[in-house]
Amino acid sequence: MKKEVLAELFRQRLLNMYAKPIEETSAYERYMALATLVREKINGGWLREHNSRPRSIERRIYYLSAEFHLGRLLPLYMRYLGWEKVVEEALDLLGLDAEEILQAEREPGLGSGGLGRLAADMMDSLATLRYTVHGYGIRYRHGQFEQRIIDGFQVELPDDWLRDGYPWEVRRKDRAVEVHFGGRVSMYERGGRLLFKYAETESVLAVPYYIPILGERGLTNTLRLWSAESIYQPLSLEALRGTDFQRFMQSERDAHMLSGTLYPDDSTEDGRRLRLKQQYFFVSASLQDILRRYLRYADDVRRIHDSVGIHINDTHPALAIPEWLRLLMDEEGLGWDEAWAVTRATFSYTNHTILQEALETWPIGLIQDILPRIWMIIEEIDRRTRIMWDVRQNAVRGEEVGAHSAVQSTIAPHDIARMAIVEGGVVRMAHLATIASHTVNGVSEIHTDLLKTRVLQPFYASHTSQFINVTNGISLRYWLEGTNPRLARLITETIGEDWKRDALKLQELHTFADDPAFQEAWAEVKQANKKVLQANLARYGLHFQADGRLDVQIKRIHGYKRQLLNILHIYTLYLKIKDGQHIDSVPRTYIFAGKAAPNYTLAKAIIKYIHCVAEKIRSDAEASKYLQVIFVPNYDVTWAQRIVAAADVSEQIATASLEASGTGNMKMMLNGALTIGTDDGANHEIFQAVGYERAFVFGLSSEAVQRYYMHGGYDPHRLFGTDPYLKQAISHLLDGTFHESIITLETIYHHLLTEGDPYLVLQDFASYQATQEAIAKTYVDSERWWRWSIAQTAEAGRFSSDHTVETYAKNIWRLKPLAGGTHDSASDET
Ligand code: 26Y
Repeated sequence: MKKEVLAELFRQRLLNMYAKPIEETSAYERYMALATLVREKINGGWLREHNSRPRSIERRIYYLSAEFHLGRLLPLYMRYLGWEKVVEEALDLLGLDAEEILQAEREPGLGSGGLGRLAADMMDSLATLRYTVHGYGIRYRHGQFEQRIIDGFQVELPDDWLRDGYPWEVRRKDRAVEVHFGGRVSMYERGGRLLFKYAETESVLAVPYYIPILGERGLTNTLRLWSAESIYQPLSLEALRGTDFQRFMQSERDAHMLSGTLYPDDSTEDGRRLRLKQQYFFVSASLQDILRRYLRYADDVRRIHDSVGIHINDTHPALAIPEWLRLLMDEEGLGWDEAWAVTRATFSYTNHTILQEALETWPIGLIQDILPRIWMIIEEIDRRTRIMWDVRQNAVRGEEVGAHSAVQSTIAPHDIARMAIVEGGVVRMAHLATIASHTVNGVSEIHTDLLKTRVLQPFYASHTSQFINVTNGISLRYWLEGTNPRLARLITETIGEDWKRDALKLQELHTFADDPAFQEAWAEVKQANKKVLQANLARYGLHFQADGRLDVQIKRIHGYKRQLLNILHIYTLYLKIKDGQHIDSVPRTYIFAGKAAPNYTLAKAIIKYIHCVAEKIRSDAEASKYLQVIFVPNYDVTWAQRIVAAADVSEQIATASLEASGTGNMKMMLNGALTIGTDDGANHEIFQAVGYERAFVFGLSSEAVQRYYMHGGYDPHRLFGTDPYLKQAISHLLDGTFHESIITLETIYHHLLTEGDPYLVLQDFASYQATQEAIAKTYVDSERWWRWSIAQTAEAGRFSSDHTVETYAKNIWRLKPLAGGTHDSASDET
C-alpha cells in the first residue's frame, strides 16, 4: 500500500469512528483507528472460507488455557504484515508520531504469570510454523488487577482493559452455546441405554469472541474467548415485573460475575464456587463448540480423536475430561468404554508446577452441588481406576506373572491412595488430568523428572500414562525482534538472517564474541536500551541511573521465587557500605517488578520490604552512589520487554526443585544477560548450554532441597548467627530501623526464623553472596563480560518456542504443518 493511500484511509477512519478532526483525537483513538485498519487487512485471510481444502479430515488441536497473556498486538501484527515502514511514513505525512500511537495500546491482562505468556508464545510459533492449533479461554472483563504502590504497599485496582473497546476481537453471538449448572439429575432407561435428564438447572449463555492469531508469513489461527451472558429472554414487559424481574436481574448479575475476573479470590466459599463455575463454563462451551464443528463434517464420533486433539494447559481446564465423557455418552450415545477410549486418545496435559498449594483440588461437595452429572462421572472414573489398580495388585499377589509383570508389580497397596483421583474429600485435578490423558508433559528436564519420581510417581511407575519432557520456549520474534530491535539488527548485520528461520544459527555469534569492535557494538546496544528504559521509567516518576550494572528480578512475587533472598542481600550490601567497606567499583541498580496475589500476606510484605530498603538507600548520600533499588509497579508484558532488553544480570534464584521451568530466564539470556541462578528448571539447561564455567550457579541442588523436605534438618537460627551482616539485616526487621512498617516486616522475620521457611532462604544466603561477588568481579573485566554476554544469545536459540511447538506437534499431538500460502486461515469456519 502507498503511504498516501494509507494516510487518507487513516484520516477517514478516525473521522468515521470519532467524528472529530485529527488534531483533536487522543493517542488512544489514533491507536484504535490504526488497529482496525490492520485488523481489516488480517480479516482478508482469516475470515475467508477455505473451500479448497478437505476440511473435515484436517487434524487440528485445541489448546485450552485459563490464561493467554498476549501483550500488545499492534506492533507485532504490523511487522508480520510488513506494514511497519509504510505506517510510519503515512503517520509522518499527517504529522503524527507512530511511537506515541503504539504506546497507547492497552494490553489485555488475561494472564498472571509464565503459564499465560507461554500460551501466547506457543500460539505465535504455531501460527508461524503453520500448525492448526486454536486456543480457547475466557474473556475476563477484568484481567489481572492493576497494581499501584501506595506508601510502599501493593494496592489492587480492577483492570478495565475493555473500557474503550478492544480492536482485535470479534463478537460471534451466532456461535453462542448454553452451559448448565446445578439442578437435579435423573436417570432413565430407553432401548437398553441409560439416559440422563437434568431439571431445574441454572443456565448461562457463552458467547465467543474471536481474536486472530497471526503468524509471521504463516497461518492465521483463532483464539476464542468466552464471555458469559444472561440467557433470560423476557417475552413481554409484564414478564419483567414481579418475581420474573428478580430472576432476570439475578441471571444478569450471575452472568456478569462468571467471566468477571481472572482467578476469583478462593479464600471464601463464594469465591471458590465462582472459580469452579468459571472453569466449567469455559471448558463446556469450548467442547460443545469443538464437537459441533466436527459433526458438521463427520458423522462418526467414535473416530473424533483422529481429527481432534485437546490439550489442557495445567489443570484449570481439567473439567474438560468429565465434560467430554458427558458429551460423548449423554449427547452422542456412546457407552462408557467407548467414550473412555476416545477421551484417552483425545487429551494431553501439561503440568506446570509441583508446589503443593498450586496443585488444584476441589471439595467433593462443591462439585456435587454445582456439577451433579460431572460428579457422577468423576466418581465413576475414580471407581474404575481403583478397580484397575486393584486387579493389577491381585494379579501380582496371585503370581500371575507374565509379560506384564514389571508393569504390574509396581503398584503397591499404599500407591492406590496416593494415586486416587478422589481421596480425602477432594478431587485431585492433576490425577484426573493424568489418568485421562494419553501424554503428560513437564516443562523442563528437571521438572519432568520430579513428576516421574515424586509428584506423579505411581502413574509413571505403573505405565498408566506416558510422560515426556518438552522444555518451554519463547518466541524470538516477540522477545528479540520485537523487544530488542537494535540487537536483532546487529545480529542480522553480523551473521545474516538465517537465525530467524533456524534459531540454532545464533551460535554463529560465537565467532565474533572475541572481536573488540563487535563487543563494543554489542555493549552500545545494551547501553541504548538502558536509556530507553530510563526514559520510560522517568514517565512514571522513577529515576534510573543508566550507567551502571543492571540486575533484574521480574516475575510474580512469591516465597519460593525468593525475592527475599535478593533484597536481604542488597540490604547487607548497604550495611557494609555504612560500615565503610568498598563493595564495588561499578554502581549497581537492582530492579524488581511483579505482582503479589491479593491475599498472599508474605508476598505483600516482601513488596513493602523492598520499598523500605529502596528508600533507605535512596536517602543515604553515600550508599546511593553505589546502589539503587527500583520497584517497577504494575508489571506486565510491555514492562517485561523494556526491562529484558536492558538487563545485565538475570536473577533466577527460586529454591531448587520448585521452579518448574521459568521463561523469563530464557528471555534475558536471549538478550545477553548473564544468569545468577539455582540449578533448577530451565536454568539447568541454560547452564548446560553456556557451560557451567561461564555461569553463576549457587545454592542447594534440587535433590538436596528435596532431602531437607523429607528428612528435615534446616536450622535457620544457626544460619542467622553465621554472618554478622545477615544477622544485623534480620534484626532490623524487628528493631524499628524501618519504623513505620514494623508489623509487616515482622511477618518476614517470623517466616524466616520461627515458621521454618520452606524456601530455605538462609541456607542459600552465603552461597548467593559469594556468587554475587563473582559477578561483580566479572563485570569489571569488560572484555570477558561482553564475550560471555554474546555467548548467552548465541546459545539461546535452543529455547525458541518454534522448537518447543515442533516437539509438541510431533511427540504429543501427531500434527503436521499445513501446506498453503501466507496468512491464510486455518479455520474451516469462523
Ligand atoms: C489456580 C491457581 C492455583 C493457579 C493459578 C495460576 C495455579 C498456577 C497458576 C500459574 C502457574 C504458572 O504460571 N506457572 C509457571 O508456568 C511457567 C510456564 O510453564 C513456568 O515457566 C514457571 O516455572 C511456572 O511457575
